[in-house]
Amino acid sequence: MNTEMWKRAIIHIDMDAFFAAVEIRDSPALRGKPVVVGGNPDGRGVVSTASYEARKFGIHSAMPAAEAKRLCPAAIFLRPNFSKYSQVSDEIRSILSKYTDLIEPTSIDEAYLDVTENRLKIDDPILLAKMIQQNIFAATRLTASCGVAPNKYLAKIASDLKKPNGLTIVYPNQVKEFLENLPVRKIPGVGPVSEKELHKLGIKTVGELALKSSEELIRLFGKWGSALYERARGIDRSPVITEWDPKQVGSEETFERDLVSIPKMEEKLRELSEEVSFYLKRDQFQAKTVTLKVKYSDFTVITRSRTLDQSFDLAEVMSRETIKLLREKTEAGHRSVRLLGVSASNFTSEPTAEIPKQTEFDLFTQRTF
Ligand code: TTP
Ligand code: MG
Repeated sequence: MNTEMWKRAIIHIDMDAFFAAVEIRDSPALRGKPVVVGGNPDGRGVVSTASYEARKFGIHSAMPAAEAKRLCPAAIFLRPNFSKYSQVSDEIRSILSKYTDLIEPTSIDEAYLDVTENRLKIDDPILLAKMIQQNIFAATRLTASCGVAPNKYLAKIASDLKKPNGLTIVYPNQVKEFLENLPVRKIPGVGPVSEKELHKLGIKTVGELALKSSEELIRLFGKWGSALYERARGIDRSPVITEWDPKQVGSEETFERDLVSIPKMEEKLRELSEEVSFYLKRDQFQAKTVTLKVKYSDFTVITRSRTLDQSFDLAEVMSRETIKLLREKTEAGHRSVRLLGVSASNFTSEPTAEIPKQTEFDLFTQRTF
């Protein structure tokens, strides 16, 4: 192995079917069965995640749980247990920290590691990735998929390619070949809308995107165009960021189908507030400002905030205030809504000393892309 070529080595790690995998681990009778973790399938719940067996039926995150039940009536539906997943996430974080100090957790089950310099002084990042996968499995009985690459962007794409329990390597001298036939949708940030626009221009693969000039992409996509130009070439200079200084704690959700009824939106705001409250309490934050974010179906986004006299961490406070903001300060009810978000900011208390500087995951969870 020519380790010389890894001037910079990044590992992206992403647990497989995380919430479902934890549930199956803890109830072995579920093994091999279609398992769906999420809200109530007989109500308006949404799917958080599904086991790979359930995904074969077309079930995926953010889908209404009722639809998942239609697709697979035999599926086993479980409510999520956030505190359990959070504990497992902590456990995984402590394993990762044996390898490097440079860890950037980006969600409850994902992190970037810069292993260019590492604690074990091993200069083969592929060996390190294998050790990490084995170590996580030995400790938690859960599988993780890894991507090894010269930067975060490529590592992120790679970790997703051979799920579950996969390891994908993008060697520094093979970036062009790796990207050549990759569908543009695999570029993080290219969602269904950008994908459609790119397809209209006859661009289906990253290789085809790389044929466009920077000027043309900027003309077509603005600022995002220059990012796309770099992504098409596998360029990403962003560092692995370990600093932990959350300015806000929030959760948002994009709906599969736009919401039109206010009661449905209120229900969502209660759910989102519950989640934000969970994170605030866990990390002992008290906030004074609550913010409602609304994206209408035409993609325009508005935010409406209220700063309270009393600091809070309770879900009831956030749901009460965001529901009031929704009714009084938005056009909800007249316009359909694609996304709702709740966040808490303006913290009055510092987190307690036990909170690590590098949190185990970003406190802002983005639910659907
Ligand atoms: P993901 O890593 O996106 O999904 P996953 O781990 O379930 O499956 P994969 O093998 O494809 O990585 O998200 C991690 C967890 O976050 C997931 O288990 C449940 C939760 N989640 C939601 O609650 N809602 C969502 O819309 C998504 C995408 C994830
Ligand atoms: Mg995952």
